[in-house]
Amino acid sequence: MSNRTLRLVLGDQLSINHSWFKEPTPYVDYVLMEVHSEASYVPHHIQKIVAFFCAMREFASSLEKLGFSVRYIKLNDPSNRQSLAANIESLVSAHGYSRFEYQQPDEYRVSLELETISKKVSCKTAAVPSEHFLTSPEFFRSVFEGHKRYVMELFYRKVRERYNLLMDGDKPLGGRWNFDAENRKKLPANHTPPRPIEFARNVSDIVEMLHTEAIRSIGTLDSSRFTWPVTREESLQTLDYFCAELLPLFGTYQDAMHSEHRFLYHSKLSFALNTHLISPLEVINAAIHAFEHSKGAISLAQIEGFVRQIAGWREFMRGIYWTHMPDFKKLNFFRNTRRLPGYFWTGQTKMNCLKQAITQSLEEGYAHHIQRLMVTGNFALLAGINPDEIDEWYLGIYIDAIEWVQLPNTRGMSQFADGGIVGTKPYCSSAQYINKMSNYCSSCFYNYKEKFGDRGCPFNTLYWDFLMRNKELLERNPRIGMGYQLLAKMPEKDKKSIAQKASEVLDNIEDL
Ligand code: FAD
Ligand code: DLZ
Ligand code: SF4
Repeated sequence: MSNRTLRLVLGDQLSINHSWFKEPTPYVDYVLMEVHSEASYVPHHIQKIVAFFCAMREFASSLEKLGFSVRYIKLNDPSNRQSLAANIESLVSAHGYSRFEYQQPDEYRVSLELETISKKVSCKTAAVPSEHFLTSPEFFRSVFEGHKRYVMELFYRKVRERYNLLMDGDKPLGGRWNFDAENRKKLPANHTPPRPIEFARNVSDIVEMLHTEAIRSIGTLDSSRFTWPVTREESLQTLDYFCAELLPLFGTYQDAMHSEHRFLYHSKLSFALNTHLISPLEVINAAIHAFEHSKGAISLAQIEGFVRQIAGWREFMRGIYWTHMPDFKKLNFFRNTRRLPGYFWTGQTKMNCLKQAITQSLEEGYAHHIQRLMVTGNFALLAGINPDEIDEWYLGIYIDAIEWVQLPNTRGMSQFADGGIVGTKPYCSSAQYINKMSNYCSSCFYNYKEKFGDRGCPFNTLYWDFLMRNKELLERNPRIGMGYQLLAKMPEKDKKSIAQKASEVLDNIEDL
């Protein structure tokens, strides 16, 4: 046996600032591998697979340039055994490594796989922290010790205090922790947000390889012009662009939706963050620096809204995931069983909001938070779709979808399939909310003001039917009491008509 060490770098562990990469160490080899098992655990968006492979290849080549010894296994390499575990086993036995090390994965499934292979290989093994996140699952659990339920706001305040983010001594800057109420504006007519930042990379070789290797994928891409940031430099440019051009109105329009403007004031940083190309602390610090030097052009409400997404929601979701896996993945509070309609894979529906959000997702691998929550997620919840199918869709379609963050957002926040672990109430609404926050309803086949008739908006009928169907489970939830108060006043015959229309809508769900 040699005295060499093999270190695994996963596709979402591309941090050059990890202590592994302080300087090249003799007798240490790093391995990155493109494998069928990771490219196929759900049908991924073609742009997601391309983004991961590009980012991994770029990272390997920058390590090599810095003098590190790197093994890079391409998907079509004849020696590739096409799973992380099988390749590690082969490498250890073929090269006689005396030690195998990996960074603790973000995802439960991969963590189990690496624990299993570590027991199997004939050498010493060690898992080290990935050094990416602001908080650990232990910190998350300590915040909520003795509490009946998780509340994001409490956790977020602890993170702000711990890292001294937007603080004035031991008080929040501006005297308030949360400026959410100022952040809910519709995009005004004739308002054009800055152009989204784009890169232009030719990825034809990867696309061709995926085709030859028969990797199933969804969505589209222009292989001569791949636009997402996949290197650290591109990620930093995306961050700079965000701070200079988008942050001044980020909070104001973060909930707005518009058919002509797909990215609005959103940062497009989620892929770079989730692959560790860039760290949450450097993103937050850069944004706070821009705020402090903006001479008032960036208000506290904008920066607070942004910091909350990363220091609050992102870390909170991770804490939920690692505290509740593997059970979380099986939760189905409403016992929903309906299949996801075909138009989730094509965008071909008369419901304009869904058409816009799905078409955009298929073309970009991206939809922003409110499109995911209040359009696709809301519809799936109201229609009673099986959460397994919904998870598979979200995990596949978005460029930033990795299970630790996708699952608590989808099954938890959006579908309430966890019965209230993530959120206090289901995020459901009728057409009223979609019309308030978007321009979708004005050119829709359906009428957002109507429940009945051929043109009645399906969201309206399904919203009331959802409340009636799930009365037993939801009636006592104080946060949705309002809906039930209105239902209590509704004449029985109206309720009957709604139930009848909703059952027609659901029977014909593929034709909406
Ligand atoms: P911005 O709007 O610019 O926000 C800045 C950053 O804040 C994001 O890059 C992200 O890192 C973080 N952030 C914001 N909201 C959340 C949140 N709820 N949870 C975690 N981080 C957040 N995000 C993912 O990264 N991967 C997913 O698979 C994912 N699935 C989602 C599924 C549903 C149903 C919902 C409602 C949200 C999901 N999100 C997911 C959160 C959010 O939609 C994306 O992080 C965001 O749209 C990414 O775009 P952006 O970088 O332009 O974000
Ligand atoms: C998403 C993805 C894809 C498509 N392909 C690979 C791959 O071939 N090799 C790899 O190491 N990682 C890949 N990833 C990311 C992983 O699926 C997974 O999300 C993380 O490695 C675990 O947190
Ligand atoms: Fe969506 Fe209904 Fe508005 Fe059409 S009318 S865009 S289906 S909410």
